[in-house]
Amino acid sequence: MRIFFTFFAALLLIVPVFGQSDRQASDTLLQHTFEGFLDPADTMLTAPTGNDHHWVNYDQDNKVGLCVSNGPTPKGWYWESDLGFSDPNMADNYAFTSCSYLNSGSPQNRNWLITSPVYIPDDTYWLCWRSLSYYGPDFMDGYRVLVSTNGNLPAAFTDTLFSAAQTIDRFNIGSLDLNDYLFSGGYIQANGYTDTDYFFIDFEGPNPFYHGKLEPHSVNLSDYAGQTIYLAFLHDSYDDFQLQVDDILVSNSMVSANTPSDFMYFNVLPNPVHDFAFLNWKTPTPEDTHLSVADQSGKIIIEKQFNARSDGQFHLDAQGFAAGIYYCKLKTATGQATRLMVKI
Ligand SMILES: [Ca+2]
Ligand SMILES: [Ca+2]
Repeated sequence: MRIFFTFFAALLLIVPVFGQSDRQASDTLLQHTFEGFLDPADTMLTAPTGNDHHWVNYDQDNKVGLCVSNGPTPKGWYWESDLGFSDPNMADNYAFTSCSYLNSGSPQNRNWLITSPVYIPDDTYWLCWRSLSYYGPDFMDGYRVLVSTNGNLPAAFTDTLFSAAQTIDRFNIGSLDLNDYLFSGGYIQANGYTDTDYFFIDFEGPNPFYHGKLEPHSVNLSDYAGQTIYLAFLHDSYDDFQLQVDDILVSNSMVSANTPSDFMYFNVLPNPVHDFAFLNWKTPTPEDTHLSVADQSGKIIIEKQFNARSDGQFHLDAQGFAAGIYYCKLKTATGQATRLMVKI
């Protein structure tokens, strides 16, 4: 309900501001930040029945986990403070969590987090989320983001939007050298443990390990324009440790017609922004990219340098921003692009 009112308020604000220059207002279709006073697991169904209208937290393996030291780990997804800190008790964020370190002879974990159905009106929509694999590279948790256009039973999720790699085998236990491991295919946390924004070396374990931090991801949903879909986060890692997901969002971008050719896209999602926004962009070739966010007076609030990658992602915490208009600007050696962002 809060999302509805926020969206309505956003429309009221945005029409006079952007009515002339932008094609359309942005529209958030789905959002879950795993915040609030209620355990999100208590508001979800525990198994899909085919065409449900609620989120589903489905424990398909039905095996007890060993991830929580002072009691049994819930079998499905569970509510936990943000594990991307050396002391999670210091985190002021919560995320949805899943354990693949299971009792009963390390069976295959299969924990499904399935969204409510969402109708994708046109080709401007994106799915954004953050995730962390807690313990790399020894016990790196992989997962898949799947889509169904035909209901919410597991067999219907035939399309894969994203795969994160898991650790398959280790040839030198406790090593921090990725060459000492065999991984499944897919994305490795922090761009293969090279991006220090999304991991740190933790010395609190039996061996030092790569401690993951929540990292933003996004995928385009244009293939599903005009269809009703379900999205699923399937934690199917075998005998690893803990995975978290947070800030699941389906929204579109108020894209002006002026994206320069140096950028294939540059989105601010959602826009207007309430607490958090995902910024994503793509350049035709990998380039060093400089991001700045400035207020209306030109004062720079956030500045960040990204090393050569063609796919850029940034999760913007706007909770401390005053309401108003901001300018998000990307610069490379060959060009620049700017997006207006409205904070409400
Ligand atoms: Ca389970
Ligand atoms: Ca959260």
